[in-house]
Amino acid sequence: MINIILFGPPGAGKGTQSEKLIEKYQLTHISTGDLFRKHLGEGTELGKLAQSYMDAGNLVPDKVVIGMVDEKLGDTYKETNGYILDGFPRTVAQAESLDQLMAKYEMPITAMLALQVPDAELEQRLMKRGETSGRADDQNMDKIKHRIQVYKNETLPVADYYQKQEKYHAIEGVGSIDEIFNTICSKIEQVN
Ligand code: B4P
Repeated sequence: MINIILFGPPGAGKGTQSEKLIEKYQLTHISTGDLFRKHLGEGTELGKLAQSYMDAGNLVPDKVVIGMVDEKLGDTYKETNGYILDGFPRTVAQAESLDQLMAKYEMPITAMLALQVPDAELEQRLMKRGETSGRADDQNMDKIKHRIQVYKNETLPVADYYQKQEKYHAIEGVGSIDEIFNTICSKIEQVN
């Protein structure tokens, strides 16, 4: 079993690479952003709660995120080959909870793969996606810059957390989608 955390700032390509990895390794995808957007689309209470945070480019409170991930793990752990965790954990508190959950289900994290992309490139990608995504958090530069700042303040310490566990691996995140995918696959084969 392989359990990979795909890490990186907003627009680094986590969602893009996750799709390809799931297909290649037959893994279960847990994207907290996608899960929130699903709830939002269905108009659930959870979706309504998440919307104001997401639209403003802020993080949804830890307790809500962790509860949602626990539910998804509980529903899938019996029949999975492993997980791609995409956009989770985004705070140290989430990382600590994830370790506890993975211990509960007896399936430790294999590695964190961290996509490295400069801010200017992130800003460009997200503005471009905003032309078609309809996402409120993609459509203006101030909000995009705010999300990158939130990442630096609240999410970047999660990288140290996995560095201490010797599970952190940096991945060049600029280049063609296929080049980056090949780098990620080589790393997975090394650590697995
Ligand atoms: P997410 O849905 O996780 O979204 P993201 O960070 O914007 O995107 P990602 O990195 O997946 O980018 P993508 O591949 O699409 O989060 C959205 C919001 O949800 C957060 O702001 C927060 O409010 C909330 N949330 C989610 N998880 C949470 C948590 N754990 N705790 C609290 N709150 C949480 O790529 C972006 C664009 O770049 C695409 O258009 C793509 O086509 C393009 N691209 C990808 N790779 C490229 C490449 N190599 N070259 C050129 N372009 C590329």
